[in-house]
Amino acid sequence: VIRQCLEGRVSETRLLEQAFGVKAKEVLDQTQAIQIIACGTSYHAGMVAKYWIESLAGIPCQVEVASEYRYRKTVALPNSLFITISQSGETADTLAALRKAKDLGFTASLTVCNVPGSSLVRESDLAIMTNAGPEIGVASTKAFTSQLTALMLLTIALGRRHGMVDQVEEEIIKDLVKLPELVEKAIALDDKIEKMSQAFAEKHNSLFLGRGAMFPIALEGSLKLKEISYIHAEAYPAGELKHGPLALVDKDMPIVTVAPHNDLLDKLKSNLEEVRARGGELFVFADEKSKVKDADGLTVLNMPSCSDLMEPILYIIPLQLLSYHVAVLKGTDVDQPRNLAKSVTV
Ligand code: F1P
Repeated sequence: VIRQCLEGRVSETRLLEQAFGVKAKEVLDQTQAIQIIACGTSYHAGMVAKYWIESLAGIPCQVEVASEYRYRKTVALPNSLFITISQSGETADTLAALRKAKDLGFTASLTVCNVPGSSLVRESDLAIMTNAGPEIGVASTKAFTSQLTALMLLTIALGRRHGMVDQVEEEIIKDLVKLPELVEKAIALDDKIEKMSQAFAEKHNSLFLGRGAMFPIALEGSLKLKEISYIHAEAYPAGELKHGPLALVDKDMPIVTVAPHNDLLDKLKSNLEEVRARGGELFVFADEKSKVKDADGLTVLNMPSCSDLMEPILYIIPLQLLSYHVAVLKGTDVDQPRNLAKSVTV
């Protein structure tokens, strides 16, 4: 879609509407509120989307895990769109949540899904297919980045109807087009990340920090480490450290931080100082403009610079690589982690 847009054939949001058909246009026109439901990695994609939808489209957006939503009494706001996100399209909790939502009076349902013909695609009014190809491993990786890209396109389609100016839309599309090149640069950090993984393989605990839309990325990074290397990993919005988790910090606790240059960086930097003062070993993914420097107990991994909105899509790549290298060092099965199934259908 982005390529066609670059070639100037058609604006990408119009393409999105064409792909959806008339029904989509009506639904997007009416949408005044959004409820996103998903599980695991897909839930983290939904958390990022909330930041985007609320800041760019000004539409209130709630996000909840399907395993909780499906069992509680809840209400739909008027003119609200129910969105599910799922790699497999068969996750039992997400499907149950969609079926429940049908009785609650949402205007329509939309799924962001990777598998054509799956239950979620068949039972939703609208679908955005992520077309990421089959995922071999249990832990979602490319599905996540594709979900985020699809959700960004959806945000643009919604934003247009809520006053987003053409210039913003054009800039986002330019940024999306640059992404593959930026991702290549992030992947080029592989050797450094492999070296960094040695600091994790012998440890039992780890912490991941981020702020704003990078908090869900910290969550997703910690989930990947748990899933494939079986190391206890917690993620916190860095401003919460002082409300409890700081007590955990010592030299045996490696701490990963995603610190691109954005509005929240100064606050994040002071959180990092709190950690360093307590002997925590920090690994900070940051770009040149972040101006974070190597120091005692602090290693910087230099990421390419990108616009604020693209940061979540770019910064998950090194965290996925980190989990991979830690798992390889520990000798765990990267593709088939113990106790997990690719598709949780019960
Ligand atoms: C959700 C999920 C995945 C996770 C694992 C178990 O699946 O939690 O995020 O990596 O595969 O299921 P889905 O609804 O996105 O298919």
